[in-house]
Amino acid sequence: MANKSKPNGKKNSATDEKKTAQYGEQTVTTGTAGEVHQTAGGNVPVLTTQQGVPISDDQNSLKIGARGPTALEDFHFREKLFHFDHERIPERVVHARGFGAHGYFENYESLADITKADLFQRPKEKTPVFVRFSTVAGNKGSPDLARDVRGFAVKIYTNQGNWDIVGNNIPVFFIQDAIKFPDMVHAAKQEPDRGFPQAQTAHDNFWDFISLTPESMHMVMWIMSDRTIPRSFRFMEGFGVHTFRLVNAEGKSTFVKFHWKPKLGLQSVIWNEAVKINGADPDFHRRDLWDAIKMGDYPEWELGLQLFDDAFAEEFEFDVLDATKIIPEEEVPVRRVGRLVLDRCVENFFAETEQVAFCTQNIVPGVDFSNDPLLQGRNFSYLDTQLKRLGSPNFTHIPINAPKCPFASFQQDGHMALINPKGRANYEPNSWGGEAGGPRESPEQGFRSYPAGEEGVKERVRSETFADHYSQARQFYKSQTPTEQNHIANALVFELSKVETPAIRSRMVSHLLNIDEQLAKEVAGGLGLKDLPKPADAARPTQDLKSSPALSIEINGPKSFKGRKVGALLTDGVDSKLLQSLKSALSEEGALLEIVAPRVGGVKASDGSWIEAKQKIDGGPSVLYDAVALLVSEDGAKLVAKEPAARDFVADAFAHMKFIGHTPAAVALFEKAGLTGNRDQGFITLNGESDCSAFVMACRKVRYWGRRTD
Ligand code: HDE
Repeated sequence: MANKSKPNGKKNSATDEKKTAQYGEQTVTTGTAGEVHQTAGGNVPVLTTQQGVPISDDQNSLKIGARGPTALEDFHFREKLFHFDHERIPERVVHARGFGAHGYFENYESLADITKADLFQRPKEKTPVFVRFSTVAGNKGSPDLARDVRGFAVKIYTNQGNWDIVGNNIPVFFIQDAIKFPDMVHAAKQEPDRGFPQAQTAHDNFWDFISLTPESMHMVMWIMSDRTIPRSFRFMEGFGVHTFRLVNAEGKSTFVKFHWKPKLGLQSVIWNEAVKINGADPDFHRRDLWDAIKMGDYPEWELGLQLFDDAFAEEFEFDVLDATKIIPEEEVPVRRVGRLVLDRCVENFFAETEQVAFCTQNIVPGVDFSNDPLLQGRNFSYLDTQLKRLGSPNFTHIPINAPKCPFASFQQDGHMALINPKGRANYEPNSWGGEAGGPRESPEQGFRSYPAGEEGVKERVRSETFADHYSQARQFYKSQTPTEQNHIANALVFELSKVETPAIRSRMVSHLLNIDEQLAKEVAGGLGLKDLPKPADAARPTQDLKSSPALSIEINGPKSFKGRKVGALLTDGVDSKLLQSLKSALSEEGALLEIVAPRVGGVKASDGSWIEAKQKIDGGPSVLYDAVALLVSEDGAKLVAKEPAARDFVADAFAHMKFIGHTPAAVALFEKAGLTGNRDQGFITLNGESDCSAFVMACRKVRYWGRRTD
């Protein structure tokens, strides 16, 4: 082939040969092969290397002739690829997939009688926070609607240091002793030989481990409930899980369990919906939080405390150090002491959400640990994991992790040390005195551990007070509404049907028999189990505890439709006045309307106006919305009924028990979707303003459970 390289010295950059091209509204400079060059100038800064050297051409590497080999001396190219190759840090072993936001905690009233923690001293005081929500088992790229526990980790930047409440959306855990955590996580994540399935517990290893771990049965009831498929982070509770201590200035200790109560009430999706959301929008939860905050609809939770003393801990029928147990709210009420508001999205996902390092051992004066063996193990584990993930003991120098109060220590050097001491003193005691001598301890302000009297023989043993594994599992199940109980049974049947080893399925049913016979029989029936196994041998017999309404999502659902979203399917010929009425009724409620149409460009209304859409039908299936409205014209309905995505839109909304507002013309679409004759009170005909208000009122219930056919 002929040498097509340019002779040496003629030109050293394609930008020297300037041509322009027009791409839509953009006029760009192009190089010799038509590649786009955008150049600095005006308020557009000059692109540089990390060393600050200006770059002339970022489209072409340095070559020996246009078609020749790349030169090793191309330091810009080398630096760019080197940095790119190292962009990833290890993902979290658990809770890899997460989403964070900034906000504040506002204290309602002084809690000085209970704790000396600085953030609780003054009414109305605001303290900055960063919250990261997460799933547990899935890898970083897994879908948001996996059936999984959600992490609810809160970093509070108090005046006396950072306090991390690293909790979950479920108040109990799988295991009682931290030594079992690696086993539990190994069993839950992808199987090691095949590397799948990820982000789901519906496989042999998980249920094998669980069925051999009776202490996990209470947690099993929670994870098989709709708690593990929340509709939004905004609509779920958070829990500190372990018992902690609050300590006041006189040194008096009160035991405490932490709760986060969502202002918008609890709401979950239905399993069939979750499966479809994962396909339609795997980022559903992060998008929801991002959109809500960007819109100024700031999500809010109240911090609740369950406070109790040693005497209660003694007489309570379960051990308060056992993380597989709750204290029912009906027994120790939750006192709401402040609110958490998320009002700012991250500016950079990596810098903030990925690099944030939560550690359970980050507590502040006025807060202390209990002897919960799970918590004790966690206090050891989290520092380790941050060192591995962030690569340096200086991870606390990263802005998201650094305290916002003054801090000073003699810790020095190490990888990426960003905050370095000045002067001579890097030890104490020293004789340099004053400022030159550096920081000193403070008996008054310093953290002091609560002087709990501890004694005992050194032994590797589980306390017998941890032995009742079924009573609270039964209490949870019995506290659910019939719909919720049905969802638990369905979830168990679904998950165990994915288990290939019959003995594991049967072993699980043997545990269920200790929880509730009816549930066990339903699951056995659903699995097609030939013989009902014997109940599993139990360390303690199951007790019948009082039911606790606080445990039900349905009972504690939203009181309004605020923060929810209606998907409105529009066609050409839509009545724009009706659309406006629906929009106003929703916005009065604090809810949103999103327009779905056959084409994203929009539709032409009956009055000739043009209405832009947010989604094309197949990109905006009804699973993404809390309710749907079909604002279709006669002709539009007939046309749209030919599209499978439109038929699914209504059929799914129906199957997921959503409220369906519709113009009379929508009947053509119902017919094609197979819903003729199915119309119930969940269908609301929209003719004018008052119908729109009635529709929004109905939507407050979120779902029309009366449609349940099972
Ligand atoms: Fe965690 N957990 N965990 N955990 N955990 C981690 O730390 C661990 C446990 C929780 O958004 C890891 O930074 C042990 C209970 C949340 O960044 C790791 C034990 C609860 C997050 C770790 C537990 C949690 C983590 C992995 C058993 C609810 C995500 C990455 C004793 C109360 C925080 C990391 C974030 C993360 C260890 C059990 C909640 C490996 C050893 C119980 C919300 O350190």
